[in-house]
Amino acid sequence: MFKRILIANRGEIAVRIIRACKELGIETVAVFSTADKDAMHVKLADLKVCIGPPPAAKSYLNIESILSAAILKKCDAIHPGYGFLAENPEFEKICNQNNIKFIGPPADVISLSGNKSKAIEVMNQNKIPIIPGSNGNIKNIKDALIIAKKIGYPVILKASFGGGGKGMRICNNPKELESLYQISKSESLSSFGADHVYIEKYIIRPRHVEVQIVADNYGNIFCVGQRECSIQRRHQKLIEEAPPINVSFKTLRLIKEFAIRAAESIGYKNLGTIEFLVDKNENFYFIEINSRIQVEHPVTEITTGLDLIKFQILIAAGEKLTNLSNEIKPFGSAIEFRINAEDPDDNFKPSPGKISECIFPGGPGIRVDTHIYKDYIVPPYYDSLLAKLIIWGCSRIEAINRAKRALDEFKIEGIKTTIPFYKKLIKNQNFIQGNLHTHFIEEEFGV
Ligand code: MV4
Repeated sequence: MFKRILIANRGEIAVRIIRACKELGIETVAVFSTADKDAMHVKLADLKVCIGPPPAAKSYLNIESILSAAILKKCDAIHPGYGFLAENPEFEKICNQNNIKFIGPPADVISLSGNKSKAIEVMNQNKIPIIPGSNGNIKNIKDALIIAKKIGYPVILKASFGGGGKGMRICNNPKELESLYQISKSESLSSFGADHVYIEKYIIRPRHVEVQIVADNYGNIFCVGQRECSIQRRHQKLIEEAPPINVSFKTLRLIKEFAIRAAESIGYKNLGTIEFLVDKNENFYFIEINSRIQVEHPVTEITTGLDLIKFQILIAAGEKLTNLSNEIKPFGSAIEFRINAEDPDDNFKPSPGKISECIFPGGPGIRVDTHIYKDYIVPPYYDSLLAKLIIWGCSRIEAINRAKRALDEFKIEGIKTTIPFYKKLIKNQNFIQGNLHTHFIEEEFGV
């Protein structure tokens, strides 16, 4: 087992990882930028190292600085959390070269997951359902037009190395495809350093369902839960649930089986997520693999009782998964609300600054994953996630009623947050009934 882990991250996830390490009896090293000297993760860790100035490129993305800290403090592993270096295959390799275990999948798995068009090709070869489309990169506009004609409009262009909706364009006819093809390519190049794009049939109002995979280094691969993640705004998830609502048990079972097959086919190791789009007829399609721990992992944790961060650490340390099975059934219903430092009345504009009052909800079925405290100053340099409010209920309706109560108890003053938006959202009849799809926020709230 590891003796000392460096946490190459900040915010709530750094705190979450430190907690798992402490319970495993592992020492923790926090790294921090000068903007984060008063941050919670720095206060909670056993040791701390300043790794640079506020901009992430000079601190939390600075491989030399982070690796030097790990070597200086004699760490035997690094946990990257999510974002920053979590999906950088070069970072995994450099850690290995320095005899420091990267807590995550090997570089080849990270690379394949990051190359979405390649991952789709591989999945197609392994008979995982994919969306009709180019099944790989498109070579030129001529090919794009031929494929689009075959699959029918609307189609969607996507960046092979994309994320966050960048490079993504919906095309309703050949004329739009011709003009948006170039725009998609140049946006991909400037955002991701490669202009590779692929094409798919555009699925109208799909649900986003994802499967949590846990895989050890000995070929044992399990599904430990499924999540509904359709409630998003501009490609940022706002609310996630477990288990998915209004998708039949039969379809969920099939998705789970395909996800396990998908992970097996690429020799997946450690924790990962296989993402699917599900249409109104419950046809489902693989879209991508996430090779990191995800923000929304707690909804799976509280419906299964598992500690997914501990699994990441134990698997990286070479432990075998013996007491897991694919028959894990979620117990009850969980909903996570991402509480962001944003003003929902001003286009969700970031709202950094000093937190003058901070009261967390509590009581049965409530979990708050956060790094904030009274008088903490939210810096303007990083993502706006302040806290995750995770609610558990025996039923989804109990969870929703409990969420109402918890959102009312939750007080964050001094800055704007998304709490008022969620208070409105959970009164929405389509939300309550579980009529969810990826354009829900846009259609119901016009934001
Ligand atoms: C799609 C889609 C419809 N059809 N793919 C994939 C990544 C995620 N961030 C958004 N993704 C989508 N992929 C096909 N073939 C719909 C989405 C999608 C979306 C698309 C355009 C504008 C907003 C969207 C919000 C959620 C999902």
